[in-house]
Amino acid sequence: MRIDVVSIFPDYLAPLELSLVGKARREGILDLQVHDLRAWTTDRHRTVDDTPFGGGAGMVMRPDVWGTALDHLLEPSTSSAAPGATTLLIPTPSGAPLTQQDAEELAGRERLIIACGRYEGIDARVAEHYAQRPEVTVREFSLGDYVLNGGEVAALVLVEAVARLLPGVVGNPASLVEESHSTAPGGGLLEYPVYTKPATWRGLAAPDVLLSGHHGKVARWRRDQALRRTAQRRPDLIAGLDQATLDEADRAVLTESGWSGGRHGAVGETTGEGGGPP
Ligand code: JD8
Repeated sequence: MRIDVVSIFPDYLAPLELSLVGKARREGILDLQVHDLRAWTTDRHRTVDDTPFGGGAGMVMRPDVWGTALDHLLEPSTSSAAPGATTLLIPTPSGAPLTQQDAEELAGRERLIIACGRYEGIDARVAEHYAQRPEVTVREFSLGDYVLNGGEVAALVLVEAVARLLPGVVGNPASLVEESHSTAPGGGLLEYPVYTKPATWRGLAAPDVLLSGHHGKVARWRRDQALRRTAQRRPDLIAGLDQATLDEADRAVLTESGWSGGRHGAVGETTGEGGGPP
């Protein structure tokens, strides 16, 4: 996979030289290129912004500079990606929240370009223009409902969330299946709590079942913890679960957590006020 990140603060992406992503780059699994947007300015002040049409505070990033940069990166000479195999990702607080499903879909793409905005954002015509270009798909995404100063943090998150799904990046691919938010069958729950040595720490003991060596009981305990945690912390995920993935034991845990099979036997119905355990 090839990923290009464009920013006026390219050093912000330096952490992507570290850890698993850095290793994936050195091993050639991931071709990640970071670019300074100012490289495509034409004036002596290397201007990338101007005052907002319609007035208001702050500055807006110019479409023409972004156009020159993105046109260059989309030129066939710049990347071997097949036409149409490129996704242009634009982080913005007004975007759709990024999900694990998005990360899994993007991990199957040949090429990503991430346009990191600053100031009040990028002129809206950039996304509009490239959405009309057949060789690229445009996706505006957000990290979540809080405001950052720019798109670089979102680019760091996206690159890590996608790169770790590439074959050969994470040592044990099986671990990817069990993770929170995994879209794999049986997934969609938050992770169970994890423990390691010492067995007792500051008066707190690791759960006996985990030291029992009884794999069946360990698996059941972990499933119960994941169901209970999800019901308590992310009831929206329980509502989104495929019922067919729940067995009687699962239902019992959900009922005990305040979720009942209800009239319709539908997951997501609660017996308590306010939807979910006290
Ligand atoms: C891109 C400029 C700053 C945003 C005026 C503060 C994502 N979840 C998220 N929160 N914030 C962003 C984000 C913020 C950005 C840019 C993404 C480009 N800013 C602007 C509008 C209000 N300043 C984000 N993904």
